[in-house]
Amino acid sequence: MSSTRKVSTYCYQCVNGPDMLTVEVTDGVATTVAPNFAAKGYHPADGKVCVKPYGLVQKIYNPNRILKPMKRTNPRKGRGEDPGFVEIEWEEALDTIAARLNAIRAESLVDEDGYPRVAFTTGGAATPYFYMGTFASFLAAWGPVDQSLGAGGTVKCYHTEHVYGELWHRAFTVCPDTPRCEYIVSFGNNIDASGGVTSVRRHADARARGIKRVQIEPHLSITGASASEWIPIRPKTDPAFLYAMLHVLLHERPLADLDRPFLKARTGSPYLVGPNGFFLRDPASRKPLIWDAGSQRAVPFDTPGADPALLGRYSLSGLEVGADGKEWMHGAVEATTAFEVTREMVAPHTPEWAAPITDVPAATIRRIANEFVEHARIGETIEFEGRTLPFRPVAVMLGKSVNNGWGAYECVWARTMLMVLVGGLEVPGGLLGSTVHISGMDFDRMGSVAPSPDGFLDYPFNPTDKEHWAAQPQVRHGHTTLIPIIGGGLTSQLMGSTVLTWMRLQGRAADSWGKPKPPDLWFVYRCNPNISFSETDKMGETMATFPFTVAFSYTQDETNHFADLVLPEAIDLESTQLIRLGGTHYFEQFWDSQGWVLRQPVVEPRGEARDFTWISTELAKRTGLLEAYNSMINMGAAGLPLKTDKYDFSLDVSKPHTVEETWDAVCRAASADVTDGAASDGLAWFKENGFRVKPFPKINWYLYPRMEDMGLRFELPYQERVLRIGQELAARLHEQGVTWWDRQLHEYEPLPTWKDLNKLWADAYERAYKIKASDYPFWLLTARSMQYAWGGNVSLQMIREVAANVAGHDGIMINAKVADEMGIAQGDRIEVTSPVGVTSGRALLRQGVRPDTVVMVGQFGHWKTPYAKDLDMPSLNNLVPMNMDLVDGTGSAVDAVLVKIKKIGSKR
Ligand SMILES: Nc1nc2c(c(=O)[nH]1)N[C@H]1C(S)=C(S)[C@@H](COP(=O)(O)OP(=O)(O)OC[C@H]3O[C@@H](n4cnc5c(=O)[nH]c(N)nc54)[C@H](O)[C@@H]3O)O[C@H]1N2
Ligand SMILES: Nc1nc2c(c(=O)[nH]1)N[C@H]1C(S)=C(S)[C@@H](COP(=O)(O)OP(=O)(O)OC[C@H]3O[C@@H](n4cnc5c(=O)[nH]c(N)nc54)[C@H](O)[C@@H]3O)O[C@H]1N2
Ligand SMILES: [Mo]
Repeated sequence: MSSTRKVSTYCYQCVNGPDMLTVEVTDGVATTVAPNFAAKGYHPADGKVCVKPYGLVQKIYNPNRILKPMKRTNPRKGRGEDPGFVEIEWEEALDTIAARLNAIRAESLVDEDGYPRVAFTTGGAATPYFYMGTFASFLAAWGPVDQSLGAGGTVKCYHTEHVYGELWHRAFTVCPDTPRCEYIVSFGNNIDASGGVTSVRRHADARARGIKRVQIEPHLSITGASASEWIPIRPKTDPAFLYAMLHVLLHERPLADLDRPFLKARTGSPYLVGPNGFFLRDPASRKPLIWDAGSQRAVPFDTPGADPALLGRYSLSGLEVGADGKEWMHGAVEATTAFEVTREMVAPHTPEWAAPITDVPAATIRRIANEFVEHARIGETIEFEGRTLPFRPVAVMLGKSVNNGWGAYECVWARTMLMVLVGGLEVPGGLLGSTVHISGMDFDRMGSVAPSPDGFLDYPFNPTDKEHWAAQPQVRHGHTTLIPIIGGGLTSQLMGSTVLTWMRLQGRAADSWGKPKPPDLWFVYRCNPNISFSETDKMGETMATFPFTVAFSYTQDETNHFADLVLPEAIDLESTQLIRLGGTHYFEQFWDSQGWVLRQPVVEPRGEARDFTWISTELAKRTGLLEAYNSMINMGAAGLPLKTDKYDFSLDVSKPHTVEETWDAVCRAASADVTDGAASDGLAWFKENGFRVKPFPKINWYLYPRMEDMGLRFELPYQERVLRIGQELAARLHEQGVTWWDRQLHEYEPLPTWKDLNKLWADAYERAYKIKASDYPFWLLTARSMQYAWGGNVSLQMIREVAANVAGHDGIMINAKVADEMGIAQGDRIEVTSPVGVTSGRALLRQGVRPDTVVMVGQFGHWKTPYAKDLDMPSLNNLVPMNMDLVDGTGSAVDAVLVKIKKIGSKR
C-alpha cells in the first residue's frame, strides 16, 4: 500500500525568505509543493508559496546533479581545459582538505602580507547561510578567513542603501509600510519581480485598496506593467529627477507644506554649519548649536523649550571641530542652518534643469513631486498600540541599479531627504528599514539604537584617527582600511570593495599595496561568481591561478569548472537547519510574530550528498578543531546560544555530535527562547510542527517611537561626520602614499553634489579603453525575474517553462522602432559589444524599452551549467568592466554598461 505524508519546511532561495511550505512525499518520493496553511495569520502571505519553491522537487531529481565527490585530474586549469573530474570517496575528499588545512595551520594562518590563507565565498546575498548548517561554526573555529573574493552580490547589489540606510535609520534594506501606504514613487525598484510571495500579496492587497505606484525606469518591467504610471527615465539620471523633486519641495512650496515639527525635533536640519563646513558647537559642552527663534540666540541642540530655526543665517560665536582634532574657535561668525544649506544646494536643480538630463518633461517631475507631498497627509496621526504616531502614507523606493556605483549616494540621500521633508521616515504609512547587519544583529533592530553625542544614532564607523586607523588591510580588499562606513562586523567584509580584490589579484589595482597572493585554499558554496560578477572571462583566468579550490556543488557550473574538489552537499529538501523567522526582514517580510522555523529532510539525500553539518563536523574532527567548533555552536554560531541563564542545552565539546543531536540542541534552545525558558522541545517537535513563534510588537516596525523615546534625531540632511571622516581618511592614506583611492575620497561630501553620470561613464571609458564613447550609444541593463533566484535555479526545466510565459526571457529586449531603423526584426541575432566584451542573442522587439536602452533579463550566459547553457540567453556581466574609476566611495560598482549593437543573423 502506498503511503503519503506532508512535511513542513522553508524556502530561502532568494533574499525574500524564509517562506514556509509543505512537501508531499509518496513512498519516499517528493511529489508536490504546497502552501503551509498553519502559517495563516502569521506569515504575511498566510503560508502561500512563491513560484520558485515549486522547482524544488525537480531540483532533487535533476539528472545533472553531482551525487558523489569528485576530484580534478587535469592539473591545467582554464575554460578550454577539461578538468577531468573523477569520482572519489568522501574519506579521500575530506582527508585531502584536512591535509591542506593542517599544513596551513602548522605554518601560518595568514600569508606574508597578513592576508588569510583560507578564503570562503558564498553568494545569493548571504542566503546560503540558511543552507549551510554548521559550516559557519567551522569557519569561526578556524580563525581568519578571507571573504573579500565576492560573488556578484556584494558591490553590485543594493549597496549604498545598505550602508547609508543603516547609518541614517537602521535600514540595511527598506520597504514602504505597504499595508498603509497610499503613494509610492519607485526608481527601478522591481518589487513585483524581486519581492517574493510576501510582496506579491501585500502589493496586491494595496492595489485593491487603491494605492498609486509610479514606476520610473528605462524599461517597462513587470513592476512597471502593474504600476499606475510608467515614466521611462534615461539610465543613470535618477539623481537629477530626485534633486528636482527636492527643489519643488524646498523652493516651489511654502515651508508650511513640509513637516516642520519633524524637521525641527527629529532631524539635524536646524544644526548650524560654520565656515569650514562643520557644525558650530557650544565650546563648553561641545554640543552642536541651533538658533532658538524664541530667545533669538544660539543654544545647544537639546535645550528644552527651544524653538529651532530651520531657515536662515545667524551671527554667533562657537567652536568648529574638524578632522584630526583641528579646532576653530570663532568669536563672531556667520553660520547657516543645515536646512538652509540644503535648500541652497538644490536651488539650481529645477525640473526644467532636470528635464533634458532625464528625458522626462519638467511638468511630469513637478507633478510627481507635488503628488508626493499631497499624499503625505502631513499633520495627521494614527493610533498605534496605544500610542499616537504620525501617519504619512508615502514612500520613495530605489532599485538595485540606482543603488550601486557613482550616483548611488545622491539617490539614497535624496530619497531619504524626501521622506524626511514630509516626516515620513520610520512612521506608519511611510518608509521603513527592515533589518540591520552592520550596526547590530539582524533580528534586533531596536537593540541597535544607541545615541551619539551629537544627538543622532551612534554608528560603528571604522576608525580614521591616527592612532586607531587600520593601516594594514585585514583581507585582500582592505575594507577596514579604505571604507569607514562599512564597519568591521561580520557582514562588513562582504560589503567591502570586492572589485578591488579581484582587480588586485589581477595586478590591476592598488599598485602601492602590491599584488596579493591568491588564497591557498578557497571554499566556494552556492554562488557562481564567474557568471554573476563582471568581466567574467578575465575572472575565470584569475580563478585558474588559485592553487586549491573546494566547491560545494549541486551541478557543474562555470566556477567549479576551475575547482580541485567538487563536493555534493545535501540540498534544500534533504537537510536540516533551524533559522530565525518573522520580525521585520528584507523586502516585505513584516510580521506580528517572531521565532524559529525548521528545514528538514523531506526525502533521503540522493546519492552520496551529505548534510552540511556532517561535513563541517568531519572537517572539525580532522583538523583538530572539534572543541573549538563545538564551542562556537554552544556560543550561538548555529543560530542562538545553547546556554544562557535561563536554559542549558550545550553540547559536550569534547566529542563529535550527529546532525540530529546538534540540531536537537539548537531546537531546544529555540523553544526556550520563544517561551522565555518554559519549553524545551527539540528536533522532533519542530519536525512535527515546523515553526514556533512568539508575538512581535508591531510598534517595532517603526523606528520613530524609539527615536522619540530616546530624544534622537535622524542624521539628515547634513553629513558632518562623513566630511570629517573623509578628511581624516585622506590624510591617513596620503601618509602611506596611497593615491589610488583619491577619486573615491571625493564622495566624502556633507551634501552629495550632483554629477553628470553619463559624462562620468563616457570619460572613464574613453580614458581606460581608448574608445569614443559616442560609438557606444546604448545602455545595457539587467532586470530581475520572479521565477529565477539569481542563477541558482537556471538548470531547472520547470522554472524555464514558467519563465517562458513572461516577457523578456527569450532574448535581448530592444525598442521596436529603433530595431526597425537598424533593420533588426523580431528573433534576429544581434551582437552586443562593450569596450571590454561581446555577446549575442535573439532580438526581442518591445515598445516598453527606451530607444537608448537594451535589457538582458536575469543571470544567464552559461557555458557549463547543464541545461542553462543551452538556453541561448546572454548576460551583460562579461561586458561590464571592472574599472576603479567606476567604483564609488563605499566601494560599490555598477551593473550597467554602454554598448553598441549590430545584426549578425536573421531569424532561423
Ligand atoms: N546579469 C546579472 N548579474 C547579476 C545580477 C543581475 O541582476 N543580472 N545581480 C547581481 C546581484 S544583486 C547578486 S546578489 C548576485 C547573485 O549572484 P551569486 O551570489 O553568484 O549567486 P547565483 O548566481 O545565484 O549562483 C548560484 C549557484 O549556486 C548553485 N546552486 C544552486 N542550488 C544549489 C545547492 O543547493 N547547492 C549548491 N552547492 N549549489 C547550488 C547554482 O548552480 C549556481 O551555480 O548576482 C549579481 N549578478
Ligand atoms: N525572484 C527573485 N527575487 C529577487 C532576486 C532574484 O534573483 N530573484 N534577487 C534579490 C536580490 S539579491 C536583489 S539585489 C534584488 C534586486 O531587486 P530590484 O532592484 O527590485 O530588481 P531588479 O530587477 O534587479 O532591478 C533592476 C531594475 O532597475 C532598472 N534600472 C536599471 N538601470 C536603471 C537606472 O539607471 N534608473 C532606473 N530608474 N532604473 C534602472 C531596470 O530597468 C530594472 O527594471 O532582488 C532580490 N529578489
Ligand atoms: Mo543582490
